[in-house]
Amino acid sequence: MFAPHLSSTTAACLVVLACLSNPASADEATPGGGTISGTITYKADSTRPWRYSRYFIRNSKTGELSETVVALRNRALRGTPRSGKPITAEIDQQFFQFTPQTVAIQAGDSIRFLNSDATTHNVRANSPIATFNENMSPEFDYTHRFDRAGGIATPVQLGCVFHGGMQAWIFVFDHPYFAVTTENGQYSFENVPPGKYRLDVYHPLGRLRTSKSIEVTAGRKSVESFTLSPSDLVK
Ligand SMILES: [Cu+2]
Repeated sequence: MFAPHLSSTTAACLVVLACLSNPASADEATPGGGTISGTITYKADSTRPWRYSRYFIRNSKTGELSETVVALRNRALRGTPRSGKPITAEIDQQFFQFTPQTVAIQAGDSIRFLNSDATTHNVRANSPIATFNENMSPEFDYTHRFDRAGGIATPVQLGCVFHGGMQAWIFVFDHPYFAVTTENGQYSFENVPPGKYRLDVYHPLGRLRTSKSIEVTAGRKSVESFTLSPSDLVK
């Protein structure tokens, strides 16, 4: 499973460690801030079918939803530095699809675009925060650094000029408190400064969106899970 953001990988490791009766490791991650984690699930409605279920939900009974962007919002977070070095995430073009289709990064991070198909693709973006248009012959790769943030409201929408059905979204944040849910629908933020925030949840391809207000307390772990349904479809 591709993990576009280092903290979600770290978070997954911490969850595993905690399950292996080593809670000290998880506690050490929250010296002054709080931890927020949760699971995003989708609850189907037979009268309003959602066509993306089969792509993003592995278990239709439990409904854990992958490739959902979860992020904190609060003006005070603006410009919060990253904990490590800038990363380069990857988006491949394979079987005439961008893979993954949803990536979240912090301003200053890069995306390396790849082409694993035997045909020529293209990566094109025309957004207030990034503009590029590169033809991608087989095995060609192209790296773009994203210096401007658009948050959850203004993602970079990616297309291929040769294949109109190819779509992907790149979310660029100006702070490190964001994640894209794993195949198990999970996300986690650590070392969150105490305060009040909006917690935004958005599945761009499926056009599902919700949010809630939360308060983060120092040293405390809170679980914020969401169940999305057709009622959350963006009109
Ligand atoms: Cu293409």
